[in-house]
Amino acid sequence: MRTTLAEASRAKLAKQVEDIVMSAPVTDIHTHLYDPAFKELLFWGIDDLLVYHYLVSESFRYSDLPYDKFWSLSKTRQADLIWDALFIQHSPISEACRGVLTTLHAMGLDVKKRDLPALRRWFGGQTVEQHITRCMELAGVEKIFMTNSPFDDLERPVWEKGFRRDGRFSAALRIDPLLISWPEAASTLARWGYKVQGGVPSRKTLDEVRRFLGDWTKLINAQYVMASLPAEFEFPTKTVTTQLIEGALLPHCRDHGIPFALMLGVKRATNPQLRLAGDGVGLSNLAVLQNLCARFPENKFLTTLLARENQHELCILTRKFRNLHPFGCWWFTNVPHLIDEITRMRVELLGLSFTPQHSDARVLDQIVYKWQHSRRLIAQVLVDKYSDLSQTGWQVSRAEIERDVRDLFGGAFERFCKH
Ligand code: RAT
Ligand code: ZN
Repeated sequence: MRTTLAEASRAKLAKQVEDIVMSAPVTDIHTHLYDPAFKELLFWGIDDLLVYHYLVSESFRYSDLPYDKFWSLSKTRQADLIWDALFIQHSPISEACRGVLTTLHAMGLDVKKRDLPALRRWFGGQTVEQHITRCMELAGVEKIFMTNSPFDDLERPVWEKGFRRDGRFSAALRIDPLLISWPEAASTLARWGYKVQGGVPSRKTLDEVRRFLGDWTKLINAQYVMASLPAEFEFPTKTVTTQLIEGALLPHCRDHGIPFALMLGVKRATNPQLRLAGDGVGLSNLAVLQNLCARFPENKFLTTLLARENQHELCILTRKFRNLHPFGCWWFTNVPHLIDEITRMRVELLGLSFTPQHSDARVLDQIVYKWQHSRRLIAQVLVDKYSDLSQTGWQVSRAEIERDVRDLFGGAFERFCKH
């Protein structure tokens, strides 16, 4: 069959775009990874890959084991069961399973042998320092944003003691308890020496919450403040949460010129027996974002939404508010057909003024597959869009493609944070 001129030039364009997208450095703006100074808080290796909560919930689809029994097992034993259920007894075609294999394959390991002990031996021979560098290189990730919670009893003392920062890891201040469980958070802050009182916050309490946010923003050099809020979250309301947001959080963000990131749409503990794997999804009321953006034009809002059905409305809202920046295909939307759909929709409605993906990695090695899979999908969207342009006679240069991809992979985010 003869290739037409149009087909040949599309193939050339496709190759160029794919090369650029597959190799462009990425800033991963939301993960659950840690600077190596946090030692065992940074998860990596085959067993941590296998006990990832996405895989835990999938493995229970095939298991009769009582939940308590599973949780009482060692990590290695849990990993054995998950490997057997999801990789040996069935083909590992779900996105989370495929991810494990993409990662192992990229590391040069032979997955077809199905040899878990051999995989364990290989990981046992790696050091964490080498492994961070290897994973970041394979993923093409140059900067990793952590999720840093002062309310985490394992993490807090490391910050308080102080350590030499690894320049590849940036901090994001995570404050869920402050907004969703105020009475407990208030007594915690009081214990730490902030003069706050539970109940309806007084001016003094709000100022002290601001002092707390200021201290931690400075201590960890936070680039944004973040919270995951339940699907039923509303703003504004006559609640303490609204008062805390209006009276402490947003003034704090304005003072420091940093965004507030809202992750909306989780239904915590849909099945509590699954622990971390037991959360679900619900539709969010995006009036929350509209109200925040309209009433606080001096604040910047980053957002990612869990429900597929909320994604179109978010794009439209983003067209209306330049202080709103959508990011990532979060958690249950981080699967190929939804990444493709959501990224296409965003590009068609927003051009390049958003951040298409973050990894949400909880295990270092996961950045390899999450970025490899997403890059392929993002490249495909761009090939289609640039090809559509070429139908009009508009041709994009290599430098222009590189510029666009830089924006998608961290440039637009950095600009949004700075301005
Ligand atoms: O994607 C996940 O791993 C979730 O468990 C959550 O961590 C979510 O990303 C969050 O940050 O709350
Ligand atoms: Zn997360």
